[in-house]
Amino acid sequence: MSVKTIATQPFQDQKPGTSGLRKKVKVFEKPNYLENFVQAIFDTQQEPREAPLVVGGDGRYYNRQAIQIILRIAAANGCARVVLGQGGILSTPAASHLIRINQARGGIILSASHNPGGPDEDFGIKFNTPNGGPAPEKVTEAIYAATLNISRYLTLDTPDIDLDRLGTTKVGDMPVEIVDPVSAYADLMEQLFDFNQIRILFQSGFRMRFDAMHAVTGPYAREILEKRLGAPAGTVINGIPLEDFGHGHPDPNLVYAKELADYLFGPDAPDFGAASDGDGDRNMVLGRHFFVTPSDSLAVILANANLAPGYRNRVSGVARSMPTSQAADRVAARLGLPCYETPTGWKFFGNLLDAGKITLCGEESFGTGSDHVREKDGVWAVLFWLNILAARRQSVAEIVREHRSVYGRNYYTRHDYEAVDSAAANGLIDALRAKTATLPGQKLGSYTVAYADDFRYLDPIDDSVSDQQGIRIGFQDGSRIVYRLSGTGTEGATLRVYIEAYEADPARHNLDTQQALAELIQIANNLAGIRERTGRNEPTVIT
Ligand code: VG1
Ligand code: CO
Repeated sequence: MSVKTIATQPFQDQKPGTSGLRKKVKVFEKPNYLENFVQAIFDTQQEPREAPLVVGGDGRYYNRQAIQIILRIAAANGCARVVLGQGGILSTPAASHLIRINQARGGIILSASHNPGGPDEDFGIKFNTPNGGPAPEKVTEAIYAATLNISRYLTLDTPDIDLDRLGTTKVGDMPVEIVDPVSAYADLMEQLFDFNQIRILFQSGFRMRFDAMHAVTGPYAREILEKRLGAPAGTVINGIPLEDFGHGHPDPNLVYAKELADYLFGPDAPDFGAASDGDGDRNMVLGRHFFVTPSDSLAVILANANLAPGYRNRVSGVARSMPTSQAADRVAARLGLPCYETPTGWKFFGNLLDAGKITLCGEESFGTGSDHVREKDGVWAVLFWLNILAARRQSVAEIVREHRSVYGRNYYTRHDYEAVDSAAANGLIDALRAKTATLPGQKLGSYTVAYADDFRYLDPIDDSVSDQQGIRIGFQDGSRIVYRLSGTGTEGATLRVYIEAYEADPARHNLDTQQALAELIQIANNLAGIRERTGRNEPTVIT
């Protein structure tokens, strides 16, 4: 095996965001762009040396080309072995599981998640550490530093390998084991949930639709729902992963998964609907004529965890990202469990999960998960709901309404302003930050500010500090407004505004969310001067 050393120059823009490095495909196709980043991973992440590296992606455009490049660089850098999903496919949670069961040195996951795919759209790459989770900030910072100093990368002069044939092949001297992307993951799901009970539910005529949005979860959902659980063929729609996601935006929310939402709110609605995103880590769940917000979903799962065999009597605690609603906090308080608040991004749950401090965790952005892997997991969340539905034999709406009657309702919405001018967005956040000191005690409309700050996280396990994680404005009645800028976009800036209010009175639990929050929304817009600073009158997406 003769290793080639190729001279290269640093790129200045390879700092990973909320979840890996995401750029337009055209940027990744620039000579040496992907190569530099991958070499920086090998220059900084070498342990454990003899362990394999897991590689796979969501199947989007450029996935296959990128994998061939990564395999050659891995072999040239002395990587002992690669475990690769067949066809280059691995959902993000399945990759996390493979890293864990293979005691791997980590994994390289190729995805820009819910961002569109295709030659003019987005691509992404991220490194996961040996615990199976997205690299924590100290690791991504080391990789970024290496990209700024790089002067060479190592590769081989070998032909492309066949990514579709199961079994072991070689790149140079390095064995590449091509595995079925679904089976190990499906086996894990079977250990966690009561598949018999769910099978009986489907036999009773229960109807569901799963929209894979032409992204990676199609093969997983078909195997698990239609084969192992006996749901009728056709339960999974848009089930074949396409390089451009069928020109869609593989983001499971009410705007981008409109086809599914329309069906669930239509005259022939089934009992249950669900969708997942590009790389399979997000989930949206719907009942007949009923949408479950991700924040409520986490709270309901926590309250019903004892119904799932894999979680019975073993939930140690829960965590949610800071902007996620406080619905789960109320359940945790009643169950006597600790509840942690972390910055946005799954990497911040890793230490708490590894230390056994939490069993379940979630984000408002359609992310829910547990200690079974170290990523959020879309299909897992859908199966958790199916397990709850099979055990309780009530509708989704009944379950959520009952939950609210016990715990109260956290009205919650997120307003996204996509692709706004970066300077304007930064100016807006800077101005808010400057205001925080003077806000406490001020009356805004009928609300009085209790606290205002820029969220700072002190990791309770390794004492690392993450600053400037979002502007929080808390009111005396527990309502909140949060502002932050997205760290996953590839065009301009995306401003996210999160608004929440608590309502204890069941007589007031059936209001329209935007109406229930109307005054707070107005306050949020005025306080930040959104219209003046961004020129936008309306959010791009309301969730
Ligand atoms: C968004 C979400 C965040 C999530 C991240 C990655 O980040 O808000 O909660 O962890 O995407 O999810 P941001 O920085 O754009 O707000 V995924 O499915 O894109 O890996
Ligand atoms: Co995703």
